[in-house]
Amino acid sequence: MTSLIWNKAIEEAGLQEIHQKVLLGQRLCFEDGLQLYQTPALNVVGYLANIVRERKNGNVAYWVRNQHINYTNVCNKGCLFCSFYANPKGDARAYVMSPEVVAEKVRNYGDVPITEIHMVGGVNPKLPYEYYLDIVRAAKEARPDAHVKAFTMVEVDQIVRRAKKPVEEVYADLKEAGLDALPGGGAEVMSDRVHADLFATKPNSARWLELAKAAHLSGLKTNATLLYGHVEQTPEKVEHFVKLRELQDETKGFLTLIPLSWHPEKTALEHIKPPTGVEDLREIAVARLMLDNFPHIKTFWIMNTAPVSQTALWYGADDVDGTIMEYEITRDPSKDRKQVLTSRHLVEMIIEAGRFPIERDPLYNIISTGLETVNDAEDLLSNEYANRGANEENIDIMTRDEVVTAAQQRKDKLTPELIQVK
Ligand code: V47
Repeated sequence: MTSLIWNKAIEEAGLQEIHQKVLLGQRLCFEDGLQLYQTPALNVVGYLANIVRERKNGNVAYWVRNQHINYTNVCNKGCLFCSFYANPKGDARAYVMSPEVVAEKVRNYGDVPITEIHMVGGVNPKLPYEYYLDIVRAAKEARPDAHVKAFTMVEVDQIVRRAKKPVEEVYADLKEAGLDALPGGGAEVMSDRVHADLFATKPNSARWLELAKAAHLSGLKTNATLLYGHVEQTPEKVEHFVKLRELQDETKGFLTLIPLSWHPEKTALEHIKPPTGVEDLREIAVARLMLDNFPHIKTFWIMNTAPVSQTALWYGADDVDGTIMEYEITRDPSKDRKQVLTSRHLVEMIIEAGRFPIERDPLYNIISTGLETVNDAEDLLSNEYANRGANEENIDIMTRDEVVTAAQQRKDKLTPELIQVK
């Protein structure tokens, strides 16, 4: 039963109709989405999202022992929001991991009972079709008991191009090589305007959805993301959710939506102020309310920070992602590749937030509960391995002030509107 105090707050915010729909489990419409973004009553939005969150996932918050591998930073897409990529031609930061190096990276964490290897990279035009199959095989052979979750729909688009085969056959080959699921990246904001302004050479939303649908029909589960806090406008984000839930009605193939809080550092748009924690919480909450057919909403601690992620567990999120170990797409400049939370950190963070921690695998099968199996091994190993091995010559490169990323070099391509934004 809704307490008097919440009823009053809901009424003052003018959100009674949405509240009724939430209580009855009815789908919210496009205009509801706009209202949820526009109301100043963020706590009420969070309260409503929490109703859905607890209905779907009770008091549980999921976490995963995972390892991220970014197999190449070479990318020919030139997205203005990204600092990770290196130019295909003559960029000193460029690297590609061989299948042997991928296997070595996986074996480095052999002492941690990892259940998910999350492997993504840039769109590197030089890589042949076999390379993608080989790195999946290498990861799987090095760790047969872990799920390999790899390749965003943007990479899949490139892989299909290199394969010169129908997408269904490509998914079949990838599955045979050991692919278990696909992550949610590359969806950005499903708007033709933002696509044209920030990532024009990447697949558009129709293609992203087509490839996700083909994955689902091939029996592969995937995630989806929303990249927010740059030049997008509110109706574009609501439209994004509407498109995703329409496909989900059809395929039921999405597991999780991850709102990604944009980090401007060292991108071509670094003059734009990044989203605040308050905006991060709203994105989580609106996603939870609009995506009534998505089982899970994830707060990605690397982008949202651990404290905001704890609060997000009361604003719609039921998953904090994982141990990560190493991450390059956005970096903490003081730590370079190493970005890790130990299993103990994750579990304590969830308990401190008042939720019950459950370790899951990528398909949300339960691995352990509460404080079972937690320790700090992830940190020790990440200290040892994150910054050595594959690309010695590139280590620390992002921490040096003089390094200009490929994205920063693209500033000359910016239109006055993009420079003025916010
Ligand atoms: O596709 C790029 C985004 C994505 C920046 O599926 C940036 O479980 C913020 O998709 N600031 C990759 N974001 C990450 C991703 C992901 C992460 C965690 C879990 C899962 C999952 C997926 O990162 C890219 C792009 O949308 N990105 N640059 C940036 N500067």
